[in-house]
Amino acid sequence: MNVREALGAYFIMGSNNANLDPLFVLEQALKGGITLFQFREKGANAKVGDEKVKLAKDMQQLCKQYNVPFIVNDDVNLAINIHADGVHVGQDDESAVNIKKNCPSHFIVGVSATNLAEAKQAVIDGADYIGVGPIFATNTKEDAKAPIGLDGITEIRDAVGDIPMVAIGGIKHEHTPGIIKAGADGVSVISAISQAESPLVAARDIRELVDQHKSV
Ligand code: 3NM
Repeated sequence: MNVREALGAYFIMGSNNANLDPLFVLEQALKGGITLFQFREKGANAKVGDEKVKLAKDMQQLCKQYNVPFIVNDDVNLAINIHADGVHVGQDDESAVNIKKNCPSHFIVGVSATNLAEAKQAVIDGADYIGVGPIFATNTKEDAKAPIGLDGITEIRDAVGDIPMVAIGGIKHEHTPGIIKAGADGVSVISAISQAESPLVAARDIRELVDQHKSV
């Protein structure tokens, strides 16, 4: 997988992020052109156990149909058991060093970073990509840190070299050009797609802006 390309229009969702059937929302987003999907089943009323595994597998199957890589948030065992394409971990989760040691070599490991020190450490730990944020204020993640803004992206990009990097947090489709110009390889969103009137149109808008601005 070309990680940098996959990060372009990166959709993240769990069952509690959508008002409609999450499988319907995911398929709409896939039709709209998302380039990567992360299954993030956490927070209020999140599914656990067999129900969580079933939803993960159903979503993974949909992603396969559209040839879009499927990544699991936090739950390394689930990611390995269902042969996901990778895992994304936060600062409080298992370290990328351990995951890299215990996972198949094709496994993509993404790490969240909210400041320069965390971003640099993620690179040292062998992350395949970093997710930096929050860029703007967000209500989707309860414990989100202070927004780092577009300047925060550039500061981190200047310090970490060319590791694939995606921006997250409070992002709407119209922010995409500024985020790419600031140094990110793509945008990752939850609510901008999952809560959109049309997830398909929302995904398509983001994908088009990524394609227009990424190569310039
Ligand atoms: N991680 P929305 S912000 C999952 O800062 C997540 O690391 C963040 O949701 C971080 O696109 C966030 O709806 C929530 O703002 C993103």
